Amino acid sequence: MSASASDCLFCRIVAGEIPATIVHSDDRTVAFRDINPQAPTHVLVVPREHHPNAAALAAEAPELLVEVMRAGAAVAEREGVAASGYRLLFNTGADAGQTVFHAHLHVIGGERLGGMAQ
Ligand code: DGP
Repeated sequence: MSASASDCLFCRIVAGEIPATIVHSDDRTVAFRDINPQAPTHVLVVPREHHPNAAALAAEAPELLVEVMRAGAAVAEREGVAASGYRLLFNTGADAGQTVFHAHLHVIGGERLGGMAQ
């Protein structure tokens, strides 16, 4: 774990160096709209600290993983999808389709979701 990685896309979004549509921000997490939404609501929640994936985050800072999940639930409430249901998803590793190696929670909802994939 490190506080940030200069070559990490999501560290750069957290630092404000790359623009994103921020929907939630607190002292430990930031949430912003996915650039390629898969549903009407598709938000990514990231810890401000750099951890490469959810498994590393769980091992290195479990309390921060809880904060990420809590922020995801708050985003779902604010987006109006909490009552109808939504998906919280961590792609972990290349075979799962992880493309950005800074832990991020997908919050997906706003329509009937099919399958298990993102
Ligand atoms: P994953 O496949 O789980 O690693 O998800 C990475 C997500 O990040 C993918 O759904 C697209 C999104 N994404 C990639 N680049 C950017 C970006 O520059 N800005 C935003 N807002 N989202 C991005």
